Amino acid sequence: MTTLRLILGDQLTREISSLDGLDTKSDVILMAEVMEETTYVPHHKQKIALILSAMRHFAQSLSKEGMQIDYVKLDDPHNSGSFTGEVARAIHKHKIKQIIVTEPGEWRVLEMMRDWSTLFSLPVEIREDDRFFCTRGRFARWAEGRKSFRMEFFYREMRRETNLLMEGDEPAGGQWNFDHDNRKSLPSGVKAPKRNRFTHDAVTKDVITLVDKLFPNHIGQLENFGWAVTRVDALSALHHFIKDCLPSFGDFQDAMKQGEPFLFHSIIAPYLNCGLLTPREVCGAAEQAWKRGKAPLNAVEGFIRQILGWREYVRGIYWHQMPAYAQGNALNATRKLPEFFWTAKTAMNCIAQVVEETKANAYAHHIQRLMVTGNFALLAGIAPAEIEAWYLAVYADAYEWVELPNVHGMVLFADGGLLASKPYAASGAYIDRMSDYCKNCAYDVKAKSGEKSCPFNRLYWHFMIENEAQLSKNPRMAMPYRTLAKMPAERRAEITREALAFLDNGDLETE
Ligand code: FAD
Ligand code: DLZ
Ligand code: SF4
Repeated sequence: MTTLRLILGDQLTREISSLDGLDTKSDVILMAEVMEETTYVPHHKQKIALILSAMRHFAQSLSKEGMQIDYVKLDDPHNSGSFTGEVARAIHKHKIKQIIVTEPGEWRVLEMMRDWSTLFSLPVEIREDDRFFCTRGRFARWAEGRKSFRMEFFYREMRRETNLLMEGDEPAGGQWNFDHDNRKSLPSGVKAPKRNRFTHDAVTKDVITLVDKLFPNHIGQLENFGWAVTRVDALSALHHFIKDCLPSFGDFQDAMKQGEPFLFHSIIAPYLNCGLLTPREVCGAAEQAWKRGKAPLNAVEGFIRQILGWREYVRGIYWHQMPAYAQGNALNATRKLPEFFWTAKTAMNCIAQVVEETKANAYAHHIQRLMVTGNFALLAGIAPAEIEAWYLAVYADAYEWVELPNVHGMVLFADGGLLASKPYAASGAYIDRMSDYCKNCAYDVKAKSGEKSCPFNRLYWHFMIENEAQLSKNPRMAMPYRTLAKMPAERRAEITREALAFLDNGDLETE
Protein backbone atom coordinates (compact mmCIF):
# COMPACT_ATOMS: atom_id res chain seq x y z
CA MET A 1 0.00 0.00 0.00
CA THR A 2 1.50 3.36 -1.01
CA THR A 3 1.57 5.82 1.85
CA LEU A 4 2.01 9.56 1.48
CA ARG A 5 3.93 11.17 4.31
CA LEU A 6 3.58 14.95 4.33
CA ILE A 7 6.32 17.01 5.99
CA LEU A 8 5.58 20.69 6.62
CA GLY A 9 8.09 23.54 6.61
CA ASP A 10 8.30 23.57 10.42
CA GLN A 11 8.78 19.80 10.76
CA LEU A 12 12.32 19.54 9.40
CA THR A 13 13.71 16.83 11.61
CA ARG A 14 14.58 13.22 10.90
CA GLU A 15 12.81 12.32 14.17
CA ILE A 16 9.44 13.77 13.11
CA SER A 17 6.69 11.30 14.06
CA SER A 18 5.27 11.20 10.51
CA LEU A 19 8.41 9.29 9.47
CA ASP A 20 8.03 6.57 12.13
CA GLY A 21 7.66 3.18 10.45
CA LEU A 22 8.66 4.55 7.04
CA ASP A 23 8.99 2.03 4.21
CA THR A 24 11.66 3.55 1.97
CA LYS A 25 10.70 1.29 -0.93
CA SER A 26 7.03 2.17 -1.23
CA ASP A 27 6.32 5.34 0.76
CA VAL A 28 6.46 8.81 -0.78
CA ILE A 29 7.41 11.90 1.20
CA LEU A 30 5.70 15.09 0.06
CA MET A 31 7.20 18.50 0.79
CA ALA A 32 5.54 21.49 -0.85
CA GLU A 33 6.38 25.16 -1.07
CA VAL A 34 2.96 26.78 -1.39
CA MET A 35 1.73 30.35 -1.88
CA GLU A 36 -0.97 29.96 0.75
CA GLU A 37 1.69 29.47 3.44
CA THR A 38 3.98 32.20 2.15
CA THR A 39 1.19 34.79 2.05
CA TYR A 40 -1.44 34.02 4.75
CA VAL A 41 0.29 36.92 6.44
CA PRO A 42 2.89 38.97 4.52
CA HIS A 43 5.89 37.18 6.08
CA HIS A 44 9.26 38.87 6.32
CA LYS A 45 11.40 38.01 3.27
CA GLN A 46 14.05 36.40 5.47
CA LYS A 47 11.46 34.16 7.14
CA ILE A 48 10.27 32.81 3.79
CA ALA A 49 13.85 32.37 2.56
CA LEU A 50 14.84 30.57 5.76
CA ILE A 51 11.97 28.10 5.58
CA LEU A 52 12.25 27.38 1.85
CA SER A 53 16.02 26.96 1.98
CA ALA A 54 15.81 24.75 5.09
CA MET A 55 13.07 22.68 3.40
CA ARG A 56 15.20 22.18 0.27
CA HIS A 57 18.27 21.18 2.29
CA PHE A 58 16.23 18.80 4.43
CA ALA A 59 14.68 17.19 1.35
CA GLN A 60 18.19 16.70 -0.08
CA SER A 61 19.35 14.98 3.09
CA LEU A 62 16.33 12.61 3.11
CA SER A 63 16.90 11.87 -0.54
CA LYS A 64 20.54 10.95 0.20
CA GLU A 65 19.21 8.41 2.71
CA GLY A 66 17.35 6.74 -0.17
CA MET A 67 13.85 8.05 0.52
CA GLN A 68 11.44 8.88 -2.30
CA ILE A 69 10.75 12.60 -2.15
CA ASP A 70 8.13 14.49 -4.10
CA TYR A 71 9.39 18.05 -3.65
CA VAL A 72 7.26 20.86 -5.13
CA LYS A 73 8.91 24.23 -5.63
CA LEU A 74 7.05 27.50 -5.32
CA ASP A 75 7.58 28.43 -8.97
CA ASP A 76 6.64 25.01 -10.35
CA PRO A 77 4.01 25.85 -13.02
CA HIS A 78 1.80 22.96 -11.78
CA ASN A 79 1.93 24.08 -8.15
CA SER A 80 -1.67 24.47 -6.94
CA GLY A 81 -0.68 26.91 -4.18
CA SER A 82 -2.06 25.07 -1.14
CA PHE A 83 -1.32 22.02 1.02
CA THR A 84 -4.71 20.54 0.09
CA GLY A 85 -4.06 21.05 -3.61
CA GLU A 86 -0.58 19.51 -3.40
CA VAL A 87 -1.81 16.49 -1.43
CA ALA A 88 -4.52 16.01 -4.08
CA ARG A 89 -1.94 16.10 -6.88
CA ALA A 90 0.37 13.69 -5.04
CA ILE A 91 -2.47 11.21 -4.39
CA HIS A 92 -3.21 11.15 -8.09
CA LYS A 93 0.46 11.00 -9.17
CA HIS A 94 1.59 8.22 -6.80
CA LYS A 95 -1.69 6.25 -6.44
CA ILE A 96 -1.72 6.90 -2.71
CA LYS A 97 -3.82 4.72 -0.40
CA GLN A 98 -3.25 6.47 2.95
CA ILE A 99 -1.80 9.69 4.33
CA ILE A 100 0.35 10.13 7.41
CA VAL A 101 1.21 13.53 8.83
CA THR A 102 2.41 14.99 12.13
CA GLU A 103 -0.05 17.46 13.64
CA PRO A 104 0.68 21.00 12.43
CA GLY A 105 1.61 23.95 14.66
CA GLU A 106 -1.39 26.02 13.69
CA TRP A 107 -5.11 25.54 14.18
CA ARG A 108 -5.76 26.86 10.68
CA VAL A 109 -3.77 23.98 9.13
CA LEU A 110 -5.21 21.34 11.47
CA GLU A 111 -8.71 22.33 10.32
CA MET A 112 -7.55 21.85 6.74
CA MET A 113 -6.12 18.39 7.48
CA ARG A 114 -9.25 17.25 9.28
CA ASP A 115 -11.16 17.61 6.00
CA TRP A 116 -8.78 15.48 3.97
CA SER A 117 -10.14 12.07 4.87
CA THR A 118 -13.60 12.98 3.55
CA LEU A 119 -12.28 15.05 0.68
CA PHE A 120 -9.95 12.32 -0.63
CA SER A 121 -11.83 9.23 0.65
CA LEU A 122 -8.62 7.95 2.21
CA PRO A 123 -7.49 7.21 5.76
CA VAL A 124 -5.55 10.18 7.18
CA GLU A 125 -3.47 9.57 10.27
CA ILE A 126 -2.58 12.78 12.16
CA ARG A 127 0.18 11.90 14.61
CA GLU A 128 1.20 13.72 17.77
CA ASP A 129 4.15 16.11 17.52
CA ASP A 130 6.43 14.54 20.10
CA ARG A 131 9.20 17.14 19.76
CA PHE A 132 7.74 18.95 22.80
CA PHE A 133 8.36 18.04 26.44
CA CYS A 134 4.66 18.37 27.28
CA THR A 135 2.01 16.66 25.22
CA ARG A 136 -1.30 18.38 24.61
CA GLY A 137 -2.97 15.77 26.83
CA ARG A 138 -0.47 16.38 29.65
CA PHE A 139 -1.12 20.11 29.52
CA ALA A 140 -4.87 19.56 29.56
CA ARG A 141 -4.47 17.47 32.73
CA TRP A 142 -2.40 20.24 34.33
CA ALA A 143 -4.93 22.89 33.30
CA GLU A 144 -8.00 20.98 34.43
CA GLY A 145 -10.02 22.86 37.04
CA ARG A 146 -7.76 25.95 37.03
CA LYS A 147 -9.40 29.36 36.45
CA SER A 148 -6.13 30.97 35.48
CA PHE A 149 -2.84 29.43 34.49
CA ARG A 150 0.54 30.49 35.84
CA MET A 151 3.75 29.54 34.09
CA GLU A 152 5.81 29.23 37.27
CA PHE A 153 3.78 26.28 38.64
CA PHE A 154 3.69 24.55 35.27
CA TYR A 155 7.45 25.02 34.94
CA ARG A 156 8.17 23.36 38.30
CA GLU A 157 6.22 20.28 37.20
CA MET A 158 8.20 20.20 33.96
CA ARG A 159 11.48 20.45 35.88
CA ARG A 160 10.47 17.49 38.05
CA GLU A 161 9.29 15.44 35.06
CA THR A 162 12.38 16.05 32.93
CA ASN A 163 14.85 16.08 35.84
CA LEU A 164 16.52 19.14 34.27
CA LEU A 165 18.48 21.17 36.87
CA MET A 166 17.26 18.93 39.69
CA GLU A 167 19.20 17.63 42.68
CA GLY A 168 17.02 14.74 43.81
CA ASP A 169 13.58 16.24 44.52
CA GLU A 170 14.98 19.74 44.96
CA PRO A 171 15.81 22.37 42.33
CA ALA A 172 19.54 22.86 41.73
CA GLY A 173 20.86 25.69 43.90
CA GLY A 174 17.81 25.45 46.23
CA GLN A 175 15.63 27.77 44.12
CA TRP A 176 13.36 27.27 41.14
CA ASN A 177 13.96 30.72 39.73
CA PHE A 178 16.99 33.04 39.84
CA ASP A 179 15.41 36.08 38.22
CA HIS A 180 16.38 38.40 41.07
CA ASP A 181 20.00 37.96 39.84
CA ASN A 182 18.99 38.79 36.26
CA ARG A 183 17.34 41.83 34.65
CA LYS A 184 20.35 44.13 34.72
CA SER A 185 20.79 46.94 32.22
CA LEU A 186 23.99 46.81 30.15
CA PRO A 187 26.91 48.66 31.78
CA SER A 188 28.82 50.85 29.31
CA GLY A 189 32.00 48.68 29.34
CA VAL A 190 30.25 45.38 28.49
CA LYS A 191 30.46 44.37 24.81
CA ALA A 192 28.15 41.87 23.19
CA PRO A 193 29.99 38.98 21.47
CA LYS A 194 30.30 38.90 17.68
CA ARG A 195 27.63 36.53 16.39
CA ASN A 196 28.28 33.84 13.84
CA ARG A 197 25.95 34.20 10.87
CA PHE A 198 26.02 31.87 7.88
CA THR A 199 27.02 32.39 4.24
CA HIS A 200 24.75 31.47 1.33
CA ASP A 201 25.29 28.24 -0.63
CA ALA A 202 23.79 27.67 -4.10
CA VAL A 203 20.46 26.49 -2.68
CA THR A 204 20.08 29.54 -0.45
CA LYS A 205 21.14 31.86 -3.28
CA ASP A 206 18.40 30.39 -5.53
CA VAL A 207 15.81 30.80 -2.80
CA ILE A 208 16.83 34.39 -2.09
CA THR A 209 16.47 35.25 -5.79
CA LEU A 210 13.03 33.61 -5.85
CA VAL A 211 11.83 35.39 -2.71
CA ASP A 212 13.11 38.72 -3.97
CA LYS A 213 11.20 38.21 -7.21
CA LEU A 214 7.91 36.91 -5.79
CA PHE A 215 7.56 39.02 -2.64
CA PRO A 216 9.00 42.46 -3.44
CA ASN A 217 6.48 44.21 -1.19
CA HIS A 218 6.95 42.06 1.89
CA ILE A 219 8.78 43.63 4.82
CA GLY A 220 12.51 43.09 5.27
CA GLN A 221 15.87 43.00 3.58
CA LEU A 222 17.59 39.90 2.24
CA GLU A 223 21.13 41.31 1.99
CA ASN A 224 22.03 40.38 5.53
CA PHE A 225 20.32 36.99 5.54
CA GLY A 226 22.56 34.99 7.86
CA TRP A 227 20.32 32.20 9.17
CA ALA A 228 21.42 28.59 9.39
CA VAL A 229 19.43 26.46 6.95
CA THR A 230 20.84 23.03 7.82
CA ARG A 231 20.98 21.04 11.02
CA VAL A 232 24.78 21.13 11.01
CA ASP A 233 24.81 24.93 10.95
CA ALA A 234 21.99 25.22 13.48
CA LEU A 235 24.03 23.02 15.86
CA SER A 236 27.02 25.27 15.29
CA ALA A 237 24.82 28.31 16.18
CA LEU A 238 23.76 26.54 19.35
CA HIS A 239 27.33 25.75 20.40
CA HIS A 240 28.44 29.29 19.68
CA PHE A 241 25.65 30.57 21.97
CA ILE A 242 26.46 28.11 24.77
CA LYS A 243 30.16 29.02 24.70
CA ASP A 244 30.13 32.78 24.04
CA CYS A 245 26.76 34.10 25.24
CA LEU A 246 25.11 31.79 27.78
CA PRO A 247 27.36 32.81 30.70
CA SER A 248 25.97 36.38 30.50
CA PHE A 249 22.48 35.47 29.23
CA GLY A 250 20.82 35.80 32.64
CA ASP A 251 22.44 39.06 33.68
CA PHE A 252 21.52 40.96 30.52
CA GLN A 253 18.41 39.11 29.36
CA ASP A 254 16.24 42.23 29.70
CA ALA A 255 18.78 44.82 28.48
CA MET A 256 18.38 46.75 25.22
CA LYS A 257 21.13 48.63 23.43
CA GLN A 258 21.03 50.67 20.25
CA GLY A 259 23.00 48.95 17.47
CA GLU A 260 23.16 45.61 19.36
CA PRO A 261 20.18 43.58 18.18
CA PHE A 262 21.27 40.22 19.62
CA LEU A 263 23.21 40.99 22.84
CA PHE A 264 23.56 37.65 24.69
CA HIS A 265 20.41 36.03 23.30
CA SER A 266 20.56 32.64 21.63
CA ILE A 267 18.86 33.51 18.28
CA ILE A 268 17.80 29.89 18.01
CA ALA A 269 14.00 30.18 18.16
CA PRO A 270 13.68 29.90 14.35
CA TYR A 271 15.64 26.61 14.45
CA LEU A 272 13.70 25.19 17.39
CA ASN A 273 10.43 26.10 15.72
CA CYS A 274 11.20 24.71 12.26
CA GLY A 275 12.79 21.52 13.57
CA LEU A 276 16.50 22.03 12.93
CA LEU A 277 17.10 21.86 16.71
CA THR A 278 15.16 20.02 19.39
CA PRO A 279 14.24 21.54 22.76
CA ARG A 280 15.69 18.49 24.52
CA GLU A 281 19.15 18.87 23.02
CA VAL A 282 19.16 22.63 23.61
CA CYS A 283 18.20 22.35 27.29
CA GLY A 284 20.62 19.44 27.68
CA ALA A 285 23.50 21.48 26.23
CA ALA A 286 22.75 24.38 28.59
CA GLU A 287 22.56 22.07 31.62
CA GLN A 288 25.88 20.48 30.66
CA ALA A 289 27.52 23.93 30.47
CA TRP A 290 26.46 24.54 34.08
CA LYS A 291 27.59 21.07 35.21
CA ARG A 292 31.01 21.66 33.65
CA GLY A 293 31.34 25.04 35.35
CA LYS A 294 31.17 26.94 32.04
CA ALA A 295 28.04 28.98 32.83
CA PRO A 296 26.49 30.15 36.11
CA LEU A 297 23.22 28.75 37.40
CA ASN A 298 21.28 32.03 37.14
CA ALA A 299 22.01 32.12 33.39
CA VAL A 300 21.34 28.43 32.75
CA GLU A 301 18.15 28.31 34.82
CA GLY A 302 16.91 31.52 33.16
CA PHE A 303 17.58 30.07 29.71
CA ILE A 304 16.09 26.64 30.39
CA ARG A 305 12.99 28.32 31.91
CA GLN A 306 12.36 30.09 28.59
CA ILE A 307 12.25 26.79 26.73
CA LEU A 308 11.04 24.21 29.26
CA GLY A 309 8.74 26.77 30.90
CA TRP A 310 7.51 29.53 28.63
CA ARG A 311 7.75 27.77 25.28
CA GLU A 312 5.90 24.65 26.45
CA TYR A 313 3.42 26.70 28.48
CA VAL A 314 2.34 28.95 25.59
CA ARG A 315 1.96 25.94 23.31
CA GLY A 316 -0.17 24.24 25.95
CA ILE A 317 -2.39 27.32 26.24
CA TYR A 318 -2.70 27.64 22.46
CA TRP A 319 -4.01 24.13 21.94
CA HIS A 320 -6.06 24.09 25.14
CA GLN A 321 -7.87 27.35 24.30
CA MET A 322 -8.11 27.47 20.50
CA PRO A 323 -10.07 28.39 18.47
CA ALA A 324 -11.95 30.70 20.90
CA TYR A 325 -8.69 32.12 22.28
CA ALA A 326 -7.98 34.24 19.21
CA GLN A 327 -11.42 35.90 19.40
CA GLY A 328 -11.11 37.47 22.87
CA ASN A 329 -10.64 41.21 23.29
CA ALA A 330 -10.95 41.74 27.05
CA LEU A 331 -9.82 45.38 26.97
CA ASN A 332 -11.94 46.24 23.89
CA ALA A 333 -8.94 47.54 21.95
CA THR A 334 -9.95 48.76 18.48
CA ARG A 335 -7.29 51.09 17.06
CA LYS A 336 -5.57 50.42 13.75
CA LEU A 337 -1.88 49.52 13.68
CA PRO A 338 0.14 52.66 12.89
CA GLU A 339 2.09 52.63 9.64
CA PHE A 340 5.39 53.08 11.50
CA PHE A 341 5.25 49.42 12.60
CA TRP A 342 6.13 48.66 8.95
CA THR A 343 8.22 51.68 8.02
CA ALA A 344 10.03 52.55 11.29
CA LYS A 345 9.27 56.20 10.47
CA THR A 346 8.51 57.61 13.90
CA ALA A 347 10.14 60.10 16.22
CA MET A 348 9.93 57.52 19.04
CA ASN A 349 13.49 56.27 18.95
CA CYS A 350 12.78 53.03 20.82
CA ILE A 351 10.15 51.97 18.29
CA ALA A 352 12.21 53.17 15.33
CA GLN A 353 15.22 51.11 16.51
CA VAL A 354 13.23 47.94 17.14
CA VAL A 355 11.35 48.14 13.84
CA GLU A 356 14.56 48.91 11.88
CA GLU A 357 16.27 45.89 13.48
CA THR A 358 13.21 43.76 12.79
CA LYS A 359 13.33 44.76 9.13
CA ALA A 360 17.07 44.09 8.91
CA ASN A 361 17.14 40.76 10.78
CA ALA A 362 13.58 39.33 11.12
CA TYR A 363 14.52 39.33 14.80
CA ALA A 364 13.99 41.35 17.95
CA HIS A 365 14.66 39.95 21.39
CA HIS A 366 12.00 39.28 23.97
CA ILE A 367 12.10 42.56 25.86
CA GLN A 368 12.04 44.58 22.65
CA ARG A 369 8.94 42.62 21.57
CA LEU A 370 7.27 42.83 24.98
CA MET A 371 8.23 46.23 26.37
CA VAL A 372 8.69 48.38 23.27
CA THR A 373 6.41 47.37 20.37
CA GLY A 374 4.15 45.26 22.61
CA ASN A 375 3.89 47.87 25.35
CA PHE A 376 3.05 50.51 22.74
CA ALA A 377 0.31 48.32 21.23
CA LEU A 378 -1.16 47.66 24.68
CA LEU A 379 -1.10 51.30 25.81
CA ALA A 380 -2.39 52.61 22.47
CA GLY A 381 -5.25 50.09 22.40
CA ILE A 382 -4.35 48.49 19.05
CA ALA A 383 -6.91 45.89 17.96
CA PRO A 384 -5.59 42.37 18.79
CA ALA A 385 -6.01 40.97 15.27
CA GLU A 386 -4.02 43.87 13.74
CA ILE A 387 -0.97 43.56 15.97
CA GLU A 388 -1.09 39.75 16.04
CA ALA A 389 -0.86 39.64 12.25
CA TRP A 390 2.16 41.96 12.45
CA TYR A 391 4.04 39.77 14.94
CA LEU A 392 3.19 36.66 12.94
CA ALA A 393 4.61 38.25 9.80
CA VAL A 394 7.79 39.96 10.88
CA TYR A 395 9.80 37.45 12.95
CA ALA A 396 11.68 34.47 11.55
CA ASP A 397 10.52 32.38 14.52
CA ALA A 398 6.82 33.28 14.27
CA TYR A 399 4.22 30.53 14.15
CA GLU A 400 0.77 31.04 15.55
CA TRP A 401 1.06 28.46 18.37
CA VAL A 402 3.82 30.53 19.97
CA GLU A 403 3.08 34.03 18.66
CA LEU A 404 -0.61 34.17 19.61
CA PRO A 405 -0.39 33.47 23.37
CA ASN A 406 2.58 35.83 23.64
CA VAL A 407 0.79 38.68 21.88
CA HIS A 408 -2.83 38.05 22.80
CA GLY A 409 -2.17 36.99 26.39
CA MET A 410 1.18 38.35 27.54
CA VAL A 411 1.26 41.64 25.64
CA LEU A 412 -2.38 42.67 25.17
CA PHE A 413 -4.10 41.02 28.16
CA ALA A 414 -6.82 40.30 25.59
CA ASP A 415 -7.55 36.96 27.30
CA GLY A 416 -8.54 38.81 30.47
CA GLY A 417 -5.67 37.43 32.51
CA LEU A 418 -5.71 33.73 31.65
CA LEU A 419 -1.99 33.68 30.80
CA ALA A 420 -0.54 36.64 32.74
CA SER A 421 -1.63 37.95 36.12
CA LYS A 422 -1.45 41.59 35.01
CA PRO A 423 -0.77 43.63 31.87
CA TYR A 424 2.91 44.43 31.28
CA ALA A 425 2.09 48.16 30.98
CA ALA A 426 5.03 50.50 31.53
CA SER A 427 5.82 54.17 31.08
CA GLY A 428 8.95 55.54 29.40
CA ALA A 429 10.90 55.16 32.65
CA TYR A 430 11.16 51.38 32.15
CA ILE A 431 12.55 51.75 28.61
CA ASP A 432 14.96 54.41 29.86
CA ARG A 433 16.20 52.15 32.67
CA MET A 434 16.75 49.11 30.44
CA SER A 435 18.13 50.78 27.28
CA ASP A 436 20.05 53.71 25.84
CA TYR A 437 17.23 54.61 23.42
CA CYS A 438 15.91 57.66 25.26
CA LYS A 439 19.08 59.70 25.05
CA ASN A 440 18.79 59.72 21.25
CA CYS A 441 15.07 60.47 21.15
CA ALA A 442 13.20 63.59 20.06
CA TYR A 443 10.91 63.08 23.04
CA ASP A 444 11.77 63.76 26.67
CA VAL A 445 11.39 60.65 28.77
CA LYS A 446 11.29 62.65 31.99
CA ALA A 447 8.46 64.95 30.81
CA LYS A 448 4.94 63.89 31.80
CA SER A 449 3.00 66.35 29.66
CA GLY A 450 3.44 68.68 26.71
CA GLU A 451 4.12 68.05 23.03
CA LYS A 452 7.64 66.76 23.66
CA SER A 453 6.74 64.45 26.54
CA CYS A 454 7.45 60.76 25.95
CA PRO A 455 4.32 59.21 24.37
CA PHE A 456 4.71 56.16 26.61
CA ASN A 457 4.23 58.46 29.64
CA ARG A 458 1.09 60.01 28.21
CA LEU A 459 -0.33 56.71 27.01
CA TYR A 460 0.48 54.86 30.25
CA TRP A 461 -1.89 56.96 32.38
CA HIS A 462 -4.45 57.14 29.61
CA PHE A 463 -4.44 53.31 29.53
CA MET A 464 -4.99 53.19 33.29
CA ILE A 465 -7.89 55.65 33.05
CA GLU A 466 -9.49 53.90 30.08
CA ASN A 467 -9.33 50.47 31.73
CA GLU A 468 -10.04 51.52 35.29
CA ALA A 469 -13.27 49.51 35.61
CA GLN A 470 -11.53 46.30 34.49
CA LEU A 471 -8.09 46.61 36.04
CA SER A 472 -8.42 48.57 39.27
CA LYS A 473 -9.70 45.48 41.10
CA ASN A 474 -6.60 43.50 40.16
CA PRO A 475 -4.44 43.35 43.33
CA ARG A 476 -1.28 43.44 41.18
CA MET A 477 -2.40 46.80 39.77
CA ALA A 478 -2.99 48.36 43.19
CA MET A 479 0.01 50.70 42.96
CA PRO A 480 -0.86 52.64 39.76
CA TYR A 481 -4.51 52.79 40.78
CA ARG A 482 -3.63 54.26 44.21
CA THR A 483 -1.70 56.99 42.37
CA LEU A 484 -4.55 57.52 39.92
CA ALA A 485 -7.04 57.85 42.79
CA LYS A 486 -5.02 60.78 44.16
CA MET A 487 -4.84 62.52 40.77
CA PRO A 488 -6.82 65.77 40.44
CA ALA A 489 -9.63 65.76 37.86
CA GLU A 490 -7.85 68.45 35.77
CA ARG A 491 -4.73 66.28 35.45
CA ARG A 492 -6.84 63.32 34.36
CA ALA A 493 -8.51 65.48 31.74
CA GLU A 494 -5.10 66.72 30.55
CA ILE A 495 -3.81 63.13 30.24
CA THR A 496 -6.80 62.12 28.16
CA ARG A 497 -6.51 65.20 25.95
CA GLU A 498 -2.78 64.73 25.33
CA ALA A 499 -2.99 60.97 24.78
CA LEU A 500 -5.81 61.37 22.27
CA ALA A 501 -3.92 64.17 20.51
CA PHE A 502 -1.03 61.74 20.04
CA LEU A 503 -3.19 58.77 19.04
CA ASP A 504 -5.35 60.71 16.62
CA ASN A 505 -2.76 63.03 15.08
CA GLY A 506 0.41 60.95 15.08
CA ASP A 507 3.78 61.79 16.60
CA LEU A 508 6.21 64.64 16.08
CA GLU A 509 7.61 63.45 12.77
CA THR A 510 4.39 62.24 11.18
CA GLU A 511 2.24 65.26 12.08
P1 FAD B 1 16.31 33.69 23.83
O1 FAD B 1 16.06 34.96 24.54
O2 FAD B 1 17.69 33.27 23.67
O3 FAD B 1 15.47 32.56 24.61
C1 FAD B 1 15.73 31.18 24.40
C2 FAD B 1 14.55 30.45 23.84
O4 FAD B 1 13.49 30.43 24.77
C3 FAD B 1 13.96 31.06 22.58
O5 FAD B 1 14.69 30.65 21.45
C4 FAD B 1 12.54 30.51 22.60
O6 FAD B 1 12.49 29.25 22.01
C5 FAD B 1 12.25 30.37 24.08
N1 FAD B 1 11.40 31.46 24.56
C6 FAD B 1 11.80 32.55 25.24
N2 FAD B 1 10.74 33.30 25.61
C7 FAD B 1 9.65 32.65 25.14
C8 FAD B 1 8.26 32.92 25.19
N3 FAD B 1 7.76 33.99 25.80
N4 FAD B 1 7.44 32.07 24.56
C9 FAD B 1 7.91 31.00 23.92
N5 FAD B 1 9.21 30.68 23.86
C10 FAD B 1 10.07 31.50 24.47
N6 FAD B 1 8.82 33.27 20.24
C11 FAD B 1 8.76 32.49 19.16
O7 FAD B 1 9.46 31.48 19.09
N7 FAD B 1 7.92 32.78 18.13
C12 FAD B 1 7.13 33.88 18.16
O8 FAD B 1 6.36 34.10 17.21
C13 FAD B 1 7.19 34.74 19.28
N8 FAD B 1 6.44 35.86 19.33
C14 FAD B 1 6.55 36.68 20.43
C15 FAD B 1 5.78 37.83 20.47
C16 FAD B 1 5.83 38.66 21.57
C17 FAD B 1 4.99 39.90 21.62
C18 FAD B 1 6.66 38.32 22.65
C19 FAD B 1 6.71 39.20 23.86
C20 FAD B 1 7.43 37.18 22.61
C21 FAD B 1 7.39 36.35 21.51
N9 FAD B 1 8.17 35.19 21.43
C22 FAD B 1 8.07 34.39 20.33
C23 FAD B 1 9.02 34.78 22.55
C24 FAD B 1 10.45 35.33 22.50
O9 FAD B 1 10.43 36.71 22.38
C25 FAD B 1 11.26 34.71 21.38
O10 FAD B 1 11.19 33.30 21.48
C26 FAD B 1 12.72 35.10 21.47
O11 FAD B 1 12.83 36.50 21.43
C27 FAD B 1 13.51 34.46 20.35
O12 FAD B 1 14.83 34.89 20.39
P2 FAD B 1 16.00 33.96 20.94
O13 FAD B 1 15.96 32.67 20.24
O14 FAD B 1 17.25 34.77 20.87
O15 FAD B 1 15.53 33.73 22.44
C1 DLZ C 1 5.81 29.58 7.31
C2 DLZ C 1 5.87 28.72 6.08
C3 DLZ C 1 6.11 29.30 4.85
C4 DLZ C 1 6.41 30.75 4.70
N1 DLZ C 1 6.09 28.57 3.73
C5 DLZ C 1 5.86 27.23 3.80
C6 DLZ C 1 5.79 26.43 2.63
O1 DLZ C 1 5.90 26.91 1.52
N2 DLZ C 1 5.58 25.10 2.80
C7 DLZ C 1 5.45 24.52 4.02
O2 DLZ C 1 5.30 23.30 4.11
N3 DLZ C 1 5.46 25.27 5.12
C8 DLZ C 1 5.67 26.61 5.05
N4 DLZ C 1 5.66 27.36 6.17
C9 DLZ C 1 5.37 26.70 7.45
C10 DLZ C 1 3.88 26.45 7.60
O3 DLZ C 1 3.19 27.70 7.55
C11 DLZ C 1 3.60 25.70 8.89
O4 DLZ C 1 3.98 24.40 8.72
C12 DLZ C 1 2.15 25.74 9.26
O5 DLZ C 1 1.80 27.04 9.61
C13 DLZ C 1 1.84 24.83 10.44
O6 DLZ C 1 2.55 25.23 11.57
FE1 SF4 D 1 10.86 55.69 23.67
FE2 SF4 D 1 9.92 57.67 25.19
FE3 SF4 D 1 12.46 56.89 25.42
FE4 SF4 D 1 11.65 58.20 23.22
S1 SF4 D 1 11.69 59.00 25.28
S2 SF4 D 1 12.97 56.37 23.30
S3 SF4 D 1 9.58 57.40 22.98
S4 SF4 D 1 10.66 55.67 25.87
